[in-house]
Parts: sequence; structure tokens; C-alpha cells
Amino acid sequence: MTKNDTICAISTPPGVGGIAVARVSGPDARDVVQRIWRGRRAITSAQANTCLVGTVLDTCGEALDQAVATVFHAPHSFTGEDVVEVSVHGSRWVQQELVMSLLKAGARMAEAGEFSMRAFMSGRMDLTQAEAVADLIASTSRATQRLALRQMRGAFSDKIERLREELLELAALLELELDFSEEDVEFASRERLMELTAKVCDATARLADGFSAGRAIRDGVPVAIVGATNAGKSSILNALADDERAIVSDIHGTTRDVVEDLISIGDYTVRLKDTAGIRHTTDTIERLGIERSRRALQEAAVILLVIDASNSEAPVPWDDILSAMATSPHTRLVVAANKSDLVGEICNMDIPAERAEVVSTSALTGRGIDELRSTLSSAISAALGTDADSGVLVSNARHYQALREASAAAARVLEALQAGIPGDLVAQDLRECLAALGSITGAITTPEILSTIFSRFCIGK
Ligand SMILES: Nc1nc2c(ncn2[C@@H]2O[C@H](COP(=O)(O)OP(=O)(O)OP(=O)(O)O)[C@@H](O)[C@H]2O)c(=O)[nH]1
Ligand SMILES: [Mg+2]
Repeated sequence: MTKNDTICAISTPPGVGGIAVARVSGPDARDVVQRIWRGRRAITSAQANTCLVGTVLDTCGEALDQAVATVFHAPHSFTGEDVVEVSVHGSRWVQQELVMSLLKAGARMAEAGEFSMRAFMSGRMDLTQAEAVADLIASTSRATQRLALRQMRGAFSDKIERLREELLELAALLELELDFSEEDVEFASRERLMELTAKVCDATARLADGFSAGRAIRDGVPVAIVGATNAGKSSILNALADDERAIVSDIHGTTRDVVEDLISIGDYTVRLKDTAGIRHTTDTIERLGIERSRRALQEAAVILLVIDASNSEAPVPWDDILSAMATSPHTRLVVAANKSDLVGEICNMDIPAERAEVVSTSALTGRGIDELRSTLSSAISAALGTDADSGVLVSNARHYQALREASAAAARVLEALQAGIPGDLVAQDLRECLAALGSITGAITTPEILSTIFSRFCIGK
């Protein structure tokens, strides 16, 4: 995948569309396209960043379609190579013939992620930025799009590279000491080294801590709807999803299993889980369902408790809620005082939990559902800490793993320095810390790592 030949692929999604775009990248990109091109101006003599109108030819040399070619010159293109993007009408047949024609003209079919891989190899972007392009393409909400865009612009890699460069300088001095080991000299100031390692340890740990929020944004923020049986949980799910997702009935214990739906709330994609009402029961299946309710409760970033406000006798599973909130200190509680149509506005409800908000709702009439939506949106921001910190948020498991490794290695360096352990023993951990940091941006990498990352991309990316 590191060859320097000319590759091509359709970069628009498979299927029929208004237009489709074939990307051609490599040293012969312009010559290849010229071989299948008829137009007033030649692709080969086109200036950088210009568009040409013409006709593309099929494999038999006959006119295939009218086309627009956009010409980029190295190094000012996505891949850093010469690139021509050919836009044609998006018929499946035209797309297929266009690719065949480009192959016949001397291009090779691109492998999955090969355009992005070339962008990385030519230094147009680092690994985190290439990964962010894939994330941006996969984004499903404003929150995921922002996360990806920020990473694509390099905020995360800048942070990592700055730490690495500072540490690299001291590591070099430490390695130098090893060359003079007989003479017992210290080039690297221990104080400065300790200070810097503490900083790296702290910064990487903090970034890694943000992963659960980053992952939640990426995969959907877990929100669990819980409460007593018959409170209207499934009705609330249906109202928020604007769809008859879950079965609703006045029989207590209707929902047995967790019913999950991905919905949009504010800037977020939310993984909304309707659960079995929590109550004492001898029914084996219902009991298993209630176990799942408890698990959903433990995993939730926001707990949506539904209370039947028309029935003050209805039990509320406070024990389960309070214990879930005690174990995860960022979890927020939103209480929907439901069936408000039967009792009017609900004020002054006694909530024994902190980090909680009450909204009066009626799943039946729809009253209060918009307010519930916006209350959930703020609760999610608060639970993820995304309102306070608009900085870098890690959402990629590979970055998380590397940050954990860097932080652990930095902690070992710090410990060793504090204990006055000789430089050669410290140097090994320092090298590991640097390697972990370097693997994030791709400053240090192996062909295996690269092919694992880029082969997950699709062809044309
Ligand atoms: N009047 C009124 N009835 C409601 C409201 N929300 C739900 N209901 C009714 O309450 C009953 C129970 O609703 P569900 O949504 O099935 O309640 P649940 O909490 O999911 O119940 P389980 O699955 O058994 O735990 C149904 O008859 C609903 O039509 C509401 O806002 N007002
Ligand atoms: Mg239900």
C-alpha cells in the first residue's frame, strides 16, 4: 500500500446518484485521465485547482458521458500527489465503465483507505487527522461532527506532539548520560525531568478520562428510562422517538426486555433504553428483565425516571437509582412526572437525589415532551462534561489505549526519579512513554499499525 503508482476509485457512495466522482491520484493522474478525455482543453496542460468540461470515453473509446474534471497539482491535494477528480452522472453503468476505462488507461484500483493512507504518507495529515476524516464521514449528529472536525483540524495531535517534543529533548539528554555512565554526570536536570513527566502523566490521564464521554458521543449516549410498572416508560420512549417502538398497555409488567432506540436529542445521538418496571415479582422472566433494567441503570449517563404522578401510591425504585448515582458521580437524573393530564401541573416534588431535574409530562397528550427533550439535552451535556470543556475529547479506542500506556509509563518514570533510581533504568520507561505518544499521531509507526487503521476505511476514502 505504499507504492508510488497511480490509483483510482469511485469516492461517492455505491448506487445511483445525481453525480458520481472518481478520484485518480498518483504521478500519472493527469496522463491517465487525458487518455480517456475529449475536450477543448487538455487535462495534461490544466493549471492547478481548475475545472475542465469535456467528454469521458468508455473502454471501446466511445463517448460515455459529459464530465467535469477537477485538477490538483502535487503537493496541494488531499493525497499530496497529482489528483484528478472526474465527476460524471451517477448511473451505476457509467460509474462502472468509467473505472474500467481508467484502469485500461493505466491506473490501478485503489485499496480500502489508500487515498487517506497516501495523505498520511506524504505528510498532508497525521494519523489522528486521517482517522478524523473517517469519523467525520461517519458522523450522525452535531456532537460527533464537531468532535471529528476538531480532531481533523489537529487540536488533539498538536497537544500530543507538544508533550512528546518536550519529553524527547530530555530523553536525549538522559540517553547521552548513558554514554558517559562511568563518569557519573547528569545532563538531564532531574527536577525538570520530574516536572515534565508529572505533566505528561497528568495530561495523558486526563485525556484518557475523557474517553467514556467521547465514546458515548460517538456510539450514542446511554439514557435509561426506569421506574415502576405502568408509569408510562414505554409511552415516553415512543413519544421521544416519535414512533410506536415499544408495546404500551395498562397491564403492569408489559415490558420484559430492554427496548433500545437510537434517537436525536439536541446535539446528541442518544441510545434510549426502555426497561422493565422495577417491582417485586415471582415471575422468572420478569425478574430477568428487571435485572437488565438494573444493568441499564448502572450504564446510563442520564437516568430518565418516569413517575405516575396521578398515583401517589406507586412505588419508585429510589434504592436502585441512588446506588447507580453513587457509583458514577457524573450520572444525571431527569424525572418525568408523567400522566400530568390526569392531575394538572406538578410542582414541588420531593426528589431525594442531587443532580436532578423534574419535568411535568403527558405521554398521552404530548404536553411537556419538548421540555423533556431539552432538559435531557442539558443533562447529557452536564453528564459528559461537554459544556464546560470545549477542548479535545478522545473518542477513538486506539488513542485511548496509547494514552493509558503513555500515562502508566510516565508514572513509572516519575516513581523511579523520586526514588533516585539510576538513569539507565529510567530511560527504558521514558522510551515506552515516547513510543506510546508517537503511535497516536503516527510519528512512530509500523506497516502493521497503518494497514490495520486504513483497511477499516472503505474504497475511495
Ligand atoms: N392518562 C395518561 N395515561 C398514560 C400516560 N402515559 C402512559 N399512559 C398509560 O399508562 C399505561 C401504561 O403505559 P406504559 O407506557 O405501557 O407503561 P410502562 O411504564 O412502560 O409499564 P411497564 O412496561 O409495565 O413497566 C398505558 O395504558 C398508557 O396508555 C399519560 O401521560 N397520561
Ligand atoms: Mg413498558
